[in-house]
Amino acid sequence: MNLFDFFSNQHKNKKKLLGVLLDPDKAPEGEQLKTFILNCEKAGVDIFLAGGSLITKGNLDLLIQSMKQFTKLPVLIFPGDSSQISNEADGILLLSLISGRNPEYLIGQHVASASRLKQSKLQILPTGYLLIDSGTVTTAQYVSNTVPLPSEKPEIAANTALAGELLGMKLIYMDAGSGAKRCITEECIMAVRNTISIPLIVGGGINSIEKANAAWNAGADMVVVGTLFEKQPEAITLFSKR
Ligand code: 1GP
Repeated sequence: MNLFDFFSNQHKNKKKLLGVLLDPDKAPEGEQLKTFILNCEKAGVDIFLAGGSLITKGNLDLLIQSMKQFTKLPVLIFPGDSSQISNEADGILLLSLISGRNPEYLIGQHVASASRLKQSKLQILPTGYLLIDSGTVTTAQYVSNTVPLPSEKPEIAANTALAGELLGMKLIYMDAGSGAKRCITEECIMAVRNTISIPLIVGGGINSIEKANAAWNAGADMVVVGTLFEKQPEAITLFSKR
């Protein structure tokens, strides 16, 4: 499957996509991973993501290898840095942290990984990544050493996303950060949606179907959920009807 075409077509058809993020440090293993993945398929999950801002003990390669035993759905790497590249995945969100002003996450990590990416068979999806303030310091904010965009200033988010689109990025990912106490406001999502024409991914702190619906209705093409399912894997069933 061409992942870029997939996102573009689903965007044109206004489909509500659901992505499930597995963090190598926290993902279930063995039979529990199998059960969770099968339940995700039953609930109509579209894509799996794997990665994290900081991996301390997990192994990305092994996680994706295991996931691939149980599903034919695409697995996209959601990398925290240039070490998170695995040929086991189908593609990678090549994130440039355009909400921040840390050159390391705007271009530095990309230079470090460019030849490995070129040699890999991964589909590369250049993605403008916006961290939005969620009230507390998230791991992504701390590790990237960047200031998140103020959530009450949607026009800054909209202009940042537009700059990403004009620079040639194929997707925009708005993230409140993993486990965020406050997810991104509908107003902020709408401002970005009304400004860009490329597909929009929204994540961070989405821990209920109501919050996911709010993000979809505000204009997210894909909602990403991670922490909720790490804590309550059975909650995936609540997402079947959307
Ligand atoms: C984090 O958007 C993802 O980067 C998912 O966030 O873990 O809060 O669901 P949660």
